[in-house]
Amino acid sequence: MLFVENLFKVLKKNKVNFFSGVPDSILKNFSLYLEKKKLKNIVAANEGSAVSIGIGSFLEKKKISCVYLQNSGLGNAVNPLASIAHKDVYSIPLILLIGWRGAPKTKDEPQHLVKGRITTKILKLLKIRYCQINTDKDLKKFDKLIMDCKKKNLIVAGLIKDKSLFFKNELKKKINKKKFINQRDFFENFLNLISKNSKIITSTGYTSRGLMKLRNINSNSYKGRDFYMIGGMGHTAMVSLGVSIFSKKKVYCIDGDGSLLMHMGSMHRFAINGNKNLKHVLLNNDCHNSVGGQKTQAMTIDFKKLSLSLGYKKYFKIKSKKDLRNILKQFIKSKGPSFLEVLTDVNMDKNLPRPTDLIKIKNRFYK
Ligand SMILES: Cc1ncc(C[n+]2csc(CCOP(=O)(O)OP(=O)(O)O)c2C)c(N)n1
Repeated sequence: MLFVENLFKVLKKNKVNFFSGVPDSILKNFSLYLEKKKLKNIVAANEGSAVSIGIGSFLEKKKISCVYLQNSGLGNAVNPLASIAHKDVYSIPLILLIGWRGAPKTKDEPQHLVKGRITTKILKLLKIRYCQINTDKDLKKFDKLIMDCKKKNLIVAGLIKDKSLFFKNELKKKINKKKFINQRDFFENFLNLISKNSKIITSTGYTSRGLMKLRNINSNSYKGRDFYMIGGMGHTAMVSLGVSIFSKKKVYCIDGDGSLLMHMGSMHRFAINGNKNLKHVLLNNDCHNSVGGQKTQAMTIDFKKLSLSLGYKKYFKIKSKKDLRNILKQFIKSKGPSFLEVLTDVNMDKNLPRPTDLIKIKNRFYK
C-alpha cells in the first residue's frame, strides 16, 4: 500500500476526517489526496486560521481535526496554539501534520534554515508531543500519539521532512485551460514600462522566482530593482509599505493571491498609510501554484469593491493579453495607492531559479 494510503488509514482508524491547513510543498500530495477523495477540507488563509478552524470543530462536535502546515507557518499558528488550544488553557485536542523544511542535516533553501533548526524546539516549548514520520513504520508512533491526543485532550504533531515519501503517489493537478495572462508576459511588459529606478517587492514562491528568471536572462534591458521576498509569506504588502514611506521612488508590491489572502488586513493599512508612490499588483491565478495548485478561491472576490472600499485610490484589472500593455500604462501612471488585478494562468517556465544569495539581493536593492 502507498504511504499516503497508510497515513490516511491511521487517521481514519482514529475517526479523523476533518482537515484544515495551508498547502506546503512536502505535503503537496497529501492535500491533493484530500481533494481526490473529496474529504472535508478547508484551505485556510493562514496557519493560525487553520488551527482555529480545528479548535472550533472540537468545540461544537468534539471533532478532532488534522491541521496540516509547513513549519514556516508555525509562527502564524503559535498564537492560537499557545493561547487557546494549549493544555494549560482550554486543552483542545488537535493533530498537526507538519512539512518540515530546512530540517537539520538536509539541504534546503536559505529562508527555511532557521525555522527548520528551531521547529522541534518550538514544539517542545509549547509542550506539543511529536514524532518524525520518515517511513511507513513510523506511522505506528503517530497512531499512538493520536490515541493519546484523544484520551488526554492534547495537541500532537507528526513531522515529515522527506517529500519522496509521497513520490509513488505523485498526483497531478488539472491545468486551468482558461486563456488568462501568462506570468512571464506580465513581467516582460511590466519591466519594460516602469521607470528605471522603480522598486519591486515580490511575494513567496513562483512570483519571485519568475521575476528572477527574467532578470537572469536579460539583466540589462529591463528596468527597476527587485527584492525577492521568498520567506515571510503574506507580508509582501507591509514590507512594500515600509519601503515606500522612506522612498521617493515608485514602489511596486507584486503579490500572489495566496500571499495576499494570508494577511489580508494589510490591504487596509496599505491603502490608508501608503503614499502616491505605492502600488499593489495581484497576480491572481486562483491557487497556490507554487506548491501544487490548491485552490484559494480568490477569483470569487470582487477586488474592485474590496480595494476601493479599503481606500485604494484606483482599481485596474487585466483579463486578457490584448489589454495588457494599455492597462499597465494607466496603472503605472496612476497616483497610488492603486491596485491592479491581473488574471494569470498557471503555466510556468521550467527550471525557475531559486534565490540563494539573499544578502546580495538585499544589498543590490539598497543601491
Ligand atoms: C507561512 C507560510 N505558509 C506556507 C508556505 C508554503 N508556500 C510557499 S509558496 C506558497 C503558495 C503561494 O501562493 P500564491 O501567493 O497564490 O502564489 P503562486 O504560488 O500561485 O504563484 C505556499 C503556500 C510558506 N512559504 N510560508
